[in-house]
Amino acid sequence: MFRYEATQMILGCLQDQPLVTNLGPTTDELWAAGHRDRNFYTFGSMGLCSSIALGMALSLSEKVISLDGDGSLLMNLGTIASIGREQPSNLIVVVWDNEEWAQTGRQKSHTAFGTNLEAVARSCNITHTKTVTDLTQFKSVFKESLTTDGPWFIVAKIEEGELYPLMPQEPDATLLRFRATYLS
Ligand SMILES: Cc1ncc(C[n+]2csc(CCOP(=O)(O)OP(=O)(O)O)c2C)c(N)n1
Ligand SMILES: [Mg+2]
Repeated sequence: MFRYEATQMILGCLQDQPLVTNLGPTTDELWAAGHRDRNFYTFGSMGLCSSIALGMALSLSEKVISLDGDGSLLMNLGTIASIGREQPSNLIVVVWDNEEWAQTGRQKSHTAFGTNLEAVARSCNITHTKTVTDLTQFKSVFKESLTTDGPWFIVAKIEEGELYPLMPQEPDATLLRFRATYLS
């Protein structure tokens, strides 16, 4: 499964729910697949994607989706424990697990050596978890996560595909655009 096709599938399932994306290709591919003002792109802040989504989920009633990366989440495993502690029923974490820090030179990450992020989530008291390896399976689980209470933690095993154009780095504009959608 490629991240881009899976990102397109996610966009096809959503209305205007907030979507927070990990730095690098996850953000670039969401931007290429379809910009929405409720896309909260992150730049440089490795490890904080699901922490930002957790904060949003705790202050909103709608579903909030985090598209994180294995390497980034490994750098901030505490965020999984915080999600398990707070139990936000409206949070869906998807981890794009390519078993590598792709964007910095394709170094193999811990998940290539046996670290099981789904098992980490379960041990942190997140009970709605799944590891998916193909698009059909992922679509079915993702749709279920949108319609049932969570928190959900979905590990999506992916392989790196072609490179998409880099999104312009615009953290301020992202914040202002996103915030404005809640002010009208
Ligand atoms: C604190 C910090 N350390 C290192 C980096 C450099 N860096 C940026 S992205 C990245 C790898 C991210 O890996 P992953 O989340 O698995 O995403 P992938 O590249 O595989 O899509 C690294 C090491 C950074 N931005 N911030
Ligand atoms: Mg990775």
